Amino acid sequence: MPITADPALDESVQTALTACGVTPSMLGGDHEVTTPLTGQTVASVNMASVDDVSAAIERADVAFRTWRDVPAPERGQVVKRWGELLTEHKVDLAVLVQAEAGKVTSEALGEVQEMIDICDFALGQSRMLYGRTMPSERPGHRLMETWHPIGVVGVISAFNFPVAVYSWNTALALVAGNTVVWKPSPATALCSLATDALLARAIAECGAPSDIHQLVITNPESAAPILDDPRVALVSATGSTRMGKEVSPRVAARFGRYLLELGGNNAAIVTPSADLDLALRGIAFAAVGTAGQRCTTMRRLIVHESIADDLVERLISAYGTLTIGDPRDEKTLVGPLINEASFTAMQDSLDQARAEGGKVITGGRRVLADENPGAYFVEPAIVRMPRQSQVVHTETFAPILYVMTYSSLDEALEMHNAVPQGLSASIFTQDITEAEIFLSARGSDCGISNVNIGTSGAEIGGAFGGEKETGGGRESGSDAWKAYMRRATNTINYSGELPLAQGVEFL
Ligand code: UN1
Repeated sequence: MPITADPALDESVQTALTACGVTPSMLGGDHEVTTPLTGQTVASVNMASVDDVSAAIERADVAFRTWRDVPAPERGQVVKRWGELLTEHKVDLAVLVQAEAGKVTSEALGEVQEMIDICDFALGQSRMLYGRTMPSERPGHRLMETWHPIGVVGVISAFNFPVAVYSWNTALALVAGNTVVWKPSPATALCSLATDALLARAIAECGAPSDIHQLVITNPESAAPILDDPRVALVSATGSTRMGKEVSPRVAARFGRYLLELGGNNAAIVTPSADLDLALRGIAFAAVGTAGQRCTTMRRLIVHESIADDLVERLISAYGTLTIGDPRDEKTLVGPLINEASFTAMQDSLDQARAEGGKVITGGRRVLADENPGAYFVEPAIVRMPRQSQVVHTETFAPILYVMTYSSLDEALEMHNAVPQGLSASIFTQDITEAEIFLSARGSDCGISNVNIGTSGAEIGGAFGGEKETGGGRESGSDAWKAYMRRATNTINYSGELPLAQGVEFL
């Protein structure tokens, strides 16, 4: 594979690592970290062995015994300090996100902002781990519930959001009183080293046990103890549906808990009353942003037949204005795919779409290959499909937008919900009845359903996750914190008598 060396990139990566507290002793090893910006190797790291992973679980389990007794608002201080350090090093970490995940600058910064936001959220939550008190049916009794930490939480994260999604899990898990073992994607090892170094600093400054957070950079085989070790109370995994199918039965076999955030196949329905200018921008960001490599990327467009040609024409013109290339360039909106395999998967899906009667009406080709042979830049593709055929049912992690038409809203909803995944959904409409139907029980079957915005770019304050093959988990805001805790129901008798529930008489 020909590779274009870029010494400026090497230097900015080294500077960012040092600024975040990654020392040379943490680098060097058998795994080469390459950048999708050029294909060059920017660093190497050591891959943890199975024994290393088990030892990390052991340390986290020991630390849990101390951490669970620390008052929750005090635990919140660690997350508060982490958020401050992330704010201070926002640009450094964004440089690493860009170098390893290929994001354009505003999206790389936005990813770190999500981390800062969840730290704020988790700090507040640390004073709000509320349980309810219920009226007891017995005199002189109190019925209530308390929420307790569960133990070691294993966080498995993906390359496309190398730090944000992990931080939703970690910030909440830590304030809940758990300890964390993190297995990032080895493709984004440097982001994880920097994030871990900043968190280690926050932990040390707050005087918390140093072992409450463990980073293990490794391949799926060596990470096996995270799935199989009964000391890991919860496995929160983000990645493909294929990965989820491997993780969930193994964790379930030992009655562990799992929280899955897997593939999406997100659609927008565009109705005749839609504001097409607004829809156009919403669709473009969701379909093309992050080069189509978000789990919330819009992959399907279900457009009313009366406006389809007009909307598609406008989309083709909008796609024609996209700047594709080096994400460090301020004008760039579309950076590279993560690697060659991703490019091949995109081409395979486009071939399959053609075979199923689809017409690629714009994009799909590799660009800038001569100037930058080690990077995989592509023109985002729009494909008109005669119907929602097989290829449209699968998630390809690349910028392909399949366009289908509909004539009645019922038909659109039927198509919308016909895919196996259920993460994020949108309707573009000015018709309140259509919007309400879309959000109702017979509307979108997704975990996230939006009106007049695209499918991606969710705020951290809401619960994030989806149904069906997306895995059913909810992370981030709302009451997602409950997934990281166990509920105990308590009945306290201060009556001096022993009345039994349901009026049962005994002895
Ligand atoms: C993901 O792609 O795994 O809603 C997460 C969004 C981002 C998170 C995406 N806030 O697009």
